[in-house]
Amino acid sequence: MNAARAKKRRARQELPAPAVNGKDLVFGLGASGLSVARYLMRKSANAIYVDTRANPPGLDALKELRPDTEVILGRPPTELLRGVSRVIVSPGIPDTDPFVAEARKQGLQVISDIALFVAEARAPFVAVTGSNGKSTVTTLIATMCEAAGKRSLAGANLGTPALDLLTEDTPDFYVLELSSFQLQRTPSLPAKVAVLLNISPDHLDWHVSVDEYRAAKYRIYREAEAAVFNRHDKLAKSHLPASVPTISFGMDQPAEGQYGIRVDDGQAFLARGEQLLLATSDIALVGAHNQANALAALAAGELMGLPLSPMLQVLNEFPGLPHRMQFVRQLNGADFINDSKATNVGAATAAVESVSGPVVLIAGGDGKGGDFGEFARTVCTKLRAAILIGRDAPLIADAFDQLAPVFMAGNMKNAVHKAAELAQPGDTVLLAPACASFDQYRNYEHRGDDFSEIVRALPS
Ligand code: UMA
Ligand code: ADP
Repeated sequence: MNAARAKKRRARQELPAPAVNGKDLVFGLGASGLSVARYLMRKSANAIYVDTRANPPGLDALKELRPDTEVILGRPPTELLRGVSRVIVSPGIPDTDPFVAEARKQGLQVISDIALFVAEARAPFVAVTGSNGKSTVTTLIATMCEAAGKRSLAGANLGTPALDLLTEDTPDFYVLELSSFQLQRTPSLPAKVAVLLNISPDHLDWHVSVDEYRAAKYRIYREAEAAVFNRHDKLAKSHLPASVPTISFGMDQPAEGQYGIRVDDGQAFLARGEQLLLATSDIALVGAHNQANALAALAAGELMGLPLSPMLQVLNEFPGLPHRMQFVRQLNGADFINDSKATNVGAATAAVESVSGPVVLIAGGDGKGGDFGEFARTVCTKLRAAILIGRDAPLIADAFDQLAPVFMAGNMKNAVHKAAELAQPGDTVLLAPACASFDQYRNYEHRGDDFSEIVRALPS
């Protein structure tokens, strides 16, 4: 038996056992909790459902699905764990939650919905993670599959929860976007191809340390059958699985068999080794960060056996997802761009750097432990002004002190109006908050929609 097959067999043996001797307890009634409920119902398995919130988003749907089921709302007492063998925890709930900590202490299996998916999936899956670019690369890979005549289903942290993908006809490939939260609770992940894009500090309100966050990201490689890695990440190589094919990507000149950027006659190209693949000016996505995303997607496609030509066609045409560097409008010679999905410092830095010309930045919200000082020092020379909103505006204002003009706007409407007043022809007004949105909005989409509506309503 070759090494990859032996590894796959070992990985399958480690998959979580069904709750034969005890009940399942599902903790969290959001999108993933509901997908677990639907999955357990398909298996005719009973479970206890728990959410700390008085009115969790999935409650009505669960009651409709399983009218007779046991639901506990509010802080769960630890006695609930009696007779339970598996605790299936939603990604938003950290391991520091006292109930999760107690379950671990009692030696119960604490797993994610992804662990259940892995046990059931009947087609190979590609797993994509990284601090930034996950959704873009996941969508690129799935679109490349389709362009190459292969059926794919994409989901998990992006869009459809992973377990719901299993209700559709089995595809050639599943493409899963995975968060550090999901990875940390998935005991075995034998991905056909594992892709780790980049790591920069994020989610430090969930993870107990940067080291724990990084470890959760590198975990994607452990049982992988092939891997794509960022060669600028000095630690990535030491986490790659032994004896499986690997391909690196990076923004420098690539060695043979690797992906990178080559300049020929003054023109930059995506390249594989010495082979020039596509002029960067022919990629529909904007910004250097998206060139890195394109290279990672090509490397994954190669390891999946996809032909080059349809993949390049996709890169030539794919315009990007909403709320990621999305052009809204030009007004008085200034472009207004919605990058509401830039929810951490790394993403917002990449967004500012991807714009040519001066930037009027709208930022702020619910910071996730990122270093605003580093953000301010990196982007300040490009800023005409920083206009700040949301809970952590004072922290960002301190970081920009003396580095760029700062305006405290409080809310989006004030921010957009101030930005329109300050912007000169040739400038870009960029919403790249470097923060989550939950202090003022339901989610990043809600924030991006609010920005775009206010921008569209500005008088010409
Ligand atoms: N919560 C409670 N009490 C509970 C359960 C949850 O207060 O009992 C809170 C959590 O702390 C969190 C919120 O409710 O603040 C939502 O958490 P959840 O895990 O219930 O969320 P779901 O609706 O199940 O959505 C999750 C992912 N959410 C998170 O990881 C926070 C969704 O990713 C994912 O699409 C969905 O599962 C399907 O798999 C969203 C996300 O923000 C897009 N992900 C983070 C990111 O991309 O940065 C990781
Ligand atoms: P994720 O799913 O990881 O949040 P997205 O593809 O949705 O990633 O992109 C979110 C934001 O992250 C984008 O709006 C952009 O600002 C930034 N971004 C995207 N790709 C990268 C990258 N490779 N490096 C740094 N920042 C990136």
